[in-house]
Amino acid sequence: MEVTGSFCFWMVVFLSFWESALGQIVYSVSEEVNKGTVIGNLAKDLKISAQELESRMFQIMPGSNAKYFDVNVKTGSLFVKERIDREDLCGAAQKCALNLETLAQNPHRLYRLEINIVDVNDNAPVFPESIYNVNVTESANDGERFPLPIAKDSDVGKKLVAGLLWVVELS
Ligand SMILES: [Ca+2]
Ligand SMILES: [Ca+2]
Repeated sequence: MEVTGSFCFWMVVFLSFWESALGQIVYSVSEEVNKGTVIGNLAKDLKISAQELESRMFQIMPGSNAKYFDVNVKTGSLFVKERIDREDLCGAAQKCALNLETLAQNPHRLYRLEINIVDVNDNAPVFPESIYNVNVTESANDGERFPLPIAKDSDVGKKLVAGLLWVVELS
């Protein structure tokens, strides 16, 4: 009996992890999309009918990321509820993913979602100063170059922009 009991215990643990792994759904959405933008359909992806979502009081669990998303339990649509600013949430990190927990009742079941926030190029490069004085001698040649300080861009993969001022024509 001891052996059987132990075996059952480990089977339960194994199955719960297995179910949890199956319950993890990964979505992607661009930052700065309009409120109401649909990310995916949870009814379809969790294989629960929309009617069941409603009757089982499906909801997003409260948490720091819950304010950005909501679910329409009549259709199963997961949609954006608040502006998502990737730079504000993740700074310079290459990957920006928000985790959500959702809950269905009767029977009680937790589903974990991961939502990857895709960067869009919504930030212009910014120089440390708005005005630079460059001294150019009258003997400077056409095409002579004067480097400016580096401009920074907070979008992913567009960190630095080199500045150059060059002489076009001197009279
Ligand atoms: Ca942004
Ligand atoms: Ca961006």
